Amino acid sequence: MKKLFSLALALSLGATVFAQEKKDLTLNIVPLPQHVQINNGSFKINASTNIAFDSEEDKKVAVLFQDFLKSNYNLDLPLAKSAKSNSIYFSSKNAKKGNTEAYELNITADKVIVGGKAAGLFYGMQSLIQLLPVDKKASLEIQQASIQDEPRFAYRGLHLDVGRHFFPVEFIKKYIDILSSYKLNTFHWHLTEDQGWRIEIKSHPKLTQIGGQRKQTLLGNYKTDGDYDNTPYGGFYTQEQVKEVVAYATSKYVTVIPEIEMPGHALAALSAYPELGCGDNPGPYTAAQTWGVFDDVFCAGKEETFKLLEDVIDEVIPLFPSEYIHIGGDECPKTKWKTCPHCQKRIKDNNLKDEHELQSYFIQRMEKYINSKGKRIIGWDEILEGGLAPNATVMSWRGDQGAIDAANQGHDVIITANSYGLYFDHKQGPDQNREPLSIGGLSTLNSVYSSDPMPSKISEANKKHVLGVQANIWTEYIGSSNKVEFTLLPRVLALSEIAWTQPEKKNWKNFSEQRAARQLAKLDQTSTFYRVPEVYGIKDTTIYASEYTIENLKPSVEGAKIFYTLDNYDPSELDLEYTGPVKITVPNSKERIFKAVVVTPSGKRSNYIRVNIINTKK
Ligand code: TNX
Repeated sequence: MKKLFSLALALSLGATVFAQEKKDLTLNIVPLPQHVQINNGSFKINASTNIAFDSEEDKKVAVLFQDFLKSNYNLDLPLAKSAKSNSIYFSSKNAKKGNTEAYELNITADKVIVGGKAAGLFYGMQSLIQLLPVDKKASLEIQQASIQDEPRFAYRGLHLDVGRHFFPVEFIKKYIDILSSYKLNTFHWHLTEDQGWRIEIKSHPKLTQIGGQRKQTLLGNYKTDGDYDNTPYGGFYTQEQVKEVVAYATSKYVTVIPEIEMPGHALAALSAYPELGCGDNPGPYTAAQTWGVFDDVFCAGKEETFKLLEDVIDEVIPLFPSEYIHIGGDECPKTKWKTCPHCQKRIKDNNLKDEHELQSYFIQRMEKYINSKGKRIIGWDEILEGGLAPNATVMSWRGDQGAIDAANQGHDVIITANSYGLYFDHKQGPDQNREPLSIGGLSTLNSVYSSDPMPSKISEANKKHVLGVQANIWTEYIGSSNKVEFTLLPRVLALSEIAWTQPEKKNWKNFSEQRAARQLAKLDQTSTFYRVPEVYGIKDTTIYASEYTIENLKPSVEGAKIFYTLDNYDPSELDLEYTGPVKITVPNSKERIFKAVVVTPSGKRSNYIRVNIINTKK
């Protein structure tokens, strides 16, 4: 009897544990959906499950899901034109009118219905994918639930600078996969820089032939007397490759916004066409080999400058279906314009007050041209200087002021400033000694997550002008695809949540310890690099005590282990495993240094967190 009772107890305990685990599954979606209702029971995907769809557009998403199951779970399920029982059904039939990015996901015992149109349907599929188990060999059970979801912001962007370092087409596609899997919808492709022009322009082939190359690259941190690698560096995308990327992005419901920088960050272009620099005998110029802001910019006085840029725009526009063309506008020193007879004549002829108004003239003139081709411009917030171009959208990167000014003038804005943690080129932890080479600054997972990209100083009526949010990956110090991935992940998870989820729903503990930890466990099984967040539950601190207990530590990746040392060596999987409270006793006038790391199932290691415990008693 007693035995029977304990068996029943064990069974029911087992059942509750199982139920809780299942509940967590549904909560493990990143970005967190707006409405989740968890129901009892599960849907089991098995060999006789079919993947049904309505329209041809719906079929595209159904096929993406089919491919995902094939390549990730080794399960090849058939497609079906109508949903019977045991179906996963992608359907636009009952999609609500309104937000085309909205979706519904209903999981019952015999059917999964993903409801939405185009992008919405795709995002429903992404949520469904996230509900699949981490363990690839486990049975494919999905918690019964009902989800209604839609994004907070219409613009959810990620940028990549391919000028400082060049990344191959295959990697750009992977980048698009990653961003779209977290429901971001815009890829801002920063294609031209001082250090390299990366897009083929047939009417001006020297832009890539000469401007796509630099002689060598700075080694290590920025120094004016730095060392160089003495190795030529170059690369560019042909127009065919650009088309391939754009088509790929379109299939993932991602818009690609190209950026052609002007009037600054133009040294590579000037190296190819020196006659477009200031003065009567400009140049020669070479594509930059180091980082920073350079005085040599496009001459704003010469008609030839506008001719070349218009030719470039004429070739760029047909390649990109995007409503927007980004024309840069940032960091344009006025030094050369001040003494250039052509620029000064332009100022005089157009009754401009100064060189800032000349910059405004430049941008407005290019805007007019681009508008005449049916496209709109975006520029960095310097385009506010000397008067904003009439239809421009502003990317606010130097804090909030640009966003506030532009929105209050009735212009659309996109928030990208690092005051919101959005400069992903900044380091991910405060201690430079524990981080790889970077530009400096700080943008932690937590700083991204805890920001709300809606500047409070924008008036209620103008808040509608905040289209959304974007993180930037500038690549001065990022020379490999692996490092781009490390830079992106896991902060892109936090970006997706501030872009998608209503701010009152955010919860750092749930995000970091549960949902992100689950997604990172999935990532850990792939070849994608990511930065393992530090152990949760302790911070770098110094404690004065003769005895101290370290407890409640949590790994940042589901299924990972925590290891520690007490001897000030950097811990690894060779050291002591943390399995519960660690009581540390410190003799009088001694110190103990507790250092802990997370080690993931694939063997990736986090940075350590350190707690110094000092006993000051003599
Ligand atoms: C500023 S953000 C820049 C870039 C640099 C970046 C480094 C912006 C519009 N300009 O040229 O790469 O800082 O963080």
